[in-house]
Amino acid sequence: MRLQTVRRIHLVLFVAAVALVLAGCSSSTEPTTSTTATPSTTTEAPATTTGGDLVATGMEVFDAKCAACHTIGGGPLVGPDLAGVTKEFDAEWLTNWIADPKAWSETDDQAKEIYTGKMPALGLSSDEIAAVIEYLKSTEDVGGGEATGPRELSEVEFAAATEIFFNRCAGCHGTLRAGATGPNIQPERTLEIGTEGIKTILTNGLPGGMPAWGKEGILTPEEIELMANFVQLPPPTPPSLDLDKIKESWTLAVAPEDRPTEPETSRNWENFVGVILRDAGQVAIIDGDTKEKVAVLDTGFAVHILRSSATGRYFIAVGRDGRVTMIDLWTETPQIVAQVQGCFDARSVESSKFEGFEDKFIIEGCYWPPQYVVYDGLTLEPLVVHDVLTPDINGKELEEVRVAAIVASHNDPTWVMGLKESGYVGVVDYSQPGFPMVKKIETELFLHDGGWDATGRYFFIAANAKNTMVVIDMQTKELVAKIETGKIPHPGRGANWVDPEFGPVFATTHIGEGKLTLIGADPENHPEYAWTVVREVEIPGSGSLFLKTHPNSEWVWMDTPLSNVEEETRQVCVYSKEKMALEKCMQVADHGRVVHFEYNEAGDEVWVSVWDKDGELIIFDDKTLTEKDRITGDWLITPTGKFNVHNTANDIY
Ligand code: DHE
Repeated sequence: MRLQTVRRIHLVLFVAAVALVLAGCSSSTEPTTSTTATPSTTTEAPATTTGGDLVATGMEVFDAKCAACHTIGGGPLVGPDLAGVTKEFDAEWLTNWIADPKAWSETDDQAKEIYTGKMPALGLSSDEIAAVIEYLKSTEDVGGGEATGPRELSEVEFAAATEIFFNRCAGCHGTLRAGATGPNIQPERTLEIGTEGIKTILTNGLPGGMPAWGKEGILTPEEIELMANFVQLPPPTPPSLDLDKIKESWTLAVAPEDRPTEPETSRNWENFVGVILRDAGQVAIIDGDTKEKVAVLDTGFAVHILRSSATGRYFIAVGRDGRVTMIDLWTETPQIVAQVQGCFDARSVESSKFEGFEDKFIIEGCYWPPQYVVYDGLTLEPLVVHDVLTPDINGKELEEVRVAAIVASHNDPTWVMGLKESGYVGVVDYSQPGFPMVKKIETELFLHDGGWDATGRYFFIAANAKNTMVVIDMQTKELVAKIETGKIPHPGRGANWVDPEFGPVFATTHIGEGKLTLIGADPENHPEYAWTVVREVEIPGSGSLFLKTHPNSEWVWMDTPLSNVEEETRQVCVYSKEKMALEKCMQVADHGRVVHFEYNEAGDEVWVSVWDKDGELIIFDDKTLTEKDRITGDWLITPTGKFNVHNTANDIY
């Protein structure tokens, strides 16, 4: 069940299934009473049939053509929130409006009143327009009507709802619900939507990312009722976590002096692959040479990522519960040597990598509380906590600032981090006493994931809800560029290679559309292409999570687990660097979703996860693009991210 928990943002498009349910509310073909006079020159509202297919089509069209500017119940974007719009305007009026708002505003008084010049004619066919209207009708319960306020919740109910919110909602809407990847859902907004409207949204999802918690069977009707009430009440004040409390959580299982001074294992530990077993709360260590399982270790709730210490000897795991776990790979069997909890909610961890500081320090970035914590690099002893709460780059006061991606520079003793809600990139100098944030660089709101360019000088990070990639020069510690790339860029740590025409590039895929985007990344030798989109490649499916390449490879691998077509969620796509085109996509699993790539140390094998409770790891020969091996076993529960020691320690991607 937890598998589905994490899909919340990424299940953008189990649209068809969601839409079929919505179809239940869309049985009327009769236009409702118009609030306007019908002019003589109109586009006729097509008298089409209704049903699941039409609503499903409408939802797809809405997602592709309308969702960039409109939500249904999620608040206004560029255009107004369309909740309840079919109660206000009849089908014929809407048909004319969608077909050509400008032309319609020249004919119809009400259209004239609301037309601002922003909405273009979308070029939809009359069937597509009919489908969109049918879909909008199916969401009539979402706002637009009379909203009923929340009922009182008992203490037990409130506590249960708080936990559900943390597990399912906070990642996108924020702990205090002010929004980031998902919209603001604080009471002033949710009270407008009302209990029934929220229940509809929670049950059926919305285009643009809100999963269908009810229809997917993740939340029961009782839980949906509870959450619909809970989100209309003020959010509880989340607790703080100071250095003393963090120290209380610290356990040192094996002190550094009791650890081996050289590798006890005869295995090639630098080619170990750490695999997140997300729902089991475990990390598996697999021998990359022999493909044998070497260890499965309990690391805690919903482990998110692994990073390697600079020498590669230690893996450091971070879970959504903020727990950091240090794993020693030199012992006969890898073992946990220390653990600590510096946050209640976290996604990022990194080690110190600059010469002279190898394996000295570790930093954890918190989603809640808004802080970063620095630990001793061998023991995880908590050393310092720093608050990151500030107003955003526009001066707006904030209550929540989440630390997103953190990477360690190889060129100086710094960590660089994305401060999500505030739009700053923070630079922490770990050579200075107290590990201060020495610089805050103004960039763009909603910073999320990112990585280095091939030289390690430039840091790329996605301002995902702004459809933008931000580039920082870590030599000058200045913002270099903001580049619009597409709908919700999601580079992971990104991919670097040399394009035959444009020179060195950094690439990202997108959550919101099937597109690989290449950005010129060589201001020295190819200044004319630097920091511009030099190539866009369509990839099948409506969204991707991860891409990966290796300097020894001629390919770039991409997953599409977010597609609305089930087969596509189980495919991998390969781009040819040499041909500068998509080589092929192949369906590689018959269950689960296929997600995230990692190369072996040599860069001639690619590993991909089948994200399912019956999980698998598929290993491809990177020369022939054929399957070489498949690791299965009942211990492989929901494998997600994979991290090769050598590649992770050296930032090879
Ligand atoms: Fe992640 C990286 C945040 C959902 C798997 N994820 C990251 C990073 C951040 C982040 C900030 C960068 C860390 C760094 O480099 O320091 N992820 C979030 C979320 O806020 C989000 C959207 C929702 C949530 O509530 O967590 C989210 N992430 C997911 C998933 O659902 C995934 C697919 C499975 C899971 O583990 O829950 C997932 N995220 C990953 C992976 C990476 C990652 C595998 C590292 C990629 C890499 O190659 O480095």
